[in-house]
Amino acid sequence: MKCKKCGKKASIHMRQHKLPLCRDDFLAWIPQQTQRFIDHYEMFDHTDRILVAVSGGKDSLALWDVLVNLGYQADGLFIGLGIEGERNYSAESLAFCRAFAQARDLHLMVFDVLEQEGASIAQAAQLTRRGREKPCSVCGLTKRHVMNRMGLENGYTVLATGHNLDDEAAVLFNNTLHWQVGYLQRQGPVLDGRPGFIRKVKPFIRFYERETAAYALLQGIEYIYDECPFSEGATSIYHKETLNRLEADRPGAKLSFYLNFLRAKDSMHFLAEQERSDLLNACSQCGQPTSAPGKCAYCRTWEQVRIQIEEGKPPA
Ligand code: Q46
Ligand code: ZN
Repeated sequence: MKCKKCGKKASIHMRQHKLPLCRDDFLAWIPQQTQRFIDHYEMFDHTDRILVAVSGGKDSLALWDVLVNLGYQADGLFIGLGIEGERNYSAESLAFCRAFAQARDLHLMVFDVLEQEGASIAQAAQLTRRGREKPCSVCGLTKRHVMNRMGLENGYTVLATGHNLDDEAAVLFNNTLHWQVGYLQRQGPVLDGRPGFIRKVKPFIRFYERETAAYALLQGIEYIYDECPFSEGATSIYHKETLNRLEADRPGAKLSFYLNFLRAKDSMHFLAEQERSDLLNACSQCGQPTSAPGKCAYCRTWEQVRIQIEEGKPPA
């Protein structure tokens, strides 16, 4: 197959766009498209200070690479979750982020949960009611809290994450299966900032996972191949497989599923949910917004962890 731009041998074929491209044209296409999405969804401009949440994986590092190459002011934030597994997942992920930042002379902030809060994510999960089996609930709430706090406290105007279309379509599928109206309301390429919340954007939202992987590979970005050991058996992976089967028969199915949702969302209004989510208090401990009357879920969870440790229940 030949590159649609230059006629050379194609390296990748984006079937949903009927677009085969050679290496060089593909490496130019990704940043061009990213810029298009940034403009289309009015994500940010060159005056914004962007904090990119990096995990050491292909999507977030590729995103950081593209934003910097497009001339944006983008720093990185790595959250050390203290997840070990066979290959010491968190330490290895951090090493990839550090190497990436150093090679390009970029600023990387690190928030280590064990150092800051006295327990790793897995330990915290065991010490609280949240997820004795899987730490994903504590993990998710901690990541959201830390990203928001680090962004706001350090003067960033935008938080960017590397979610791709496969991630987003799987979340949409799950939200739709359960008709999670509140989540559907908030799902999208941009979540506007408001008092206590940083603006959140997902510039890679319209790229398939294989495209961000191809970009990282062809651009020579070194990243961690392993997934978090706790992601095994996750429903999101099951949903991704289901959507991939659909995509295999109908190229573009995933993209149109997502884009049609965005269009429908513009015309439907989940107003009641919107109003409810506007009723937020400031957490009595950390001051971040919360729908709970006293302390936010982050403060309550980590307080529980500290009490358990003080009572002499050392983390496993
Ligand atoms: S939530 Fe769960 Fe992920 Fe946290 S514990 Fe691992 S799999 S990293 S996206
Ligand atoms: Zn709090």
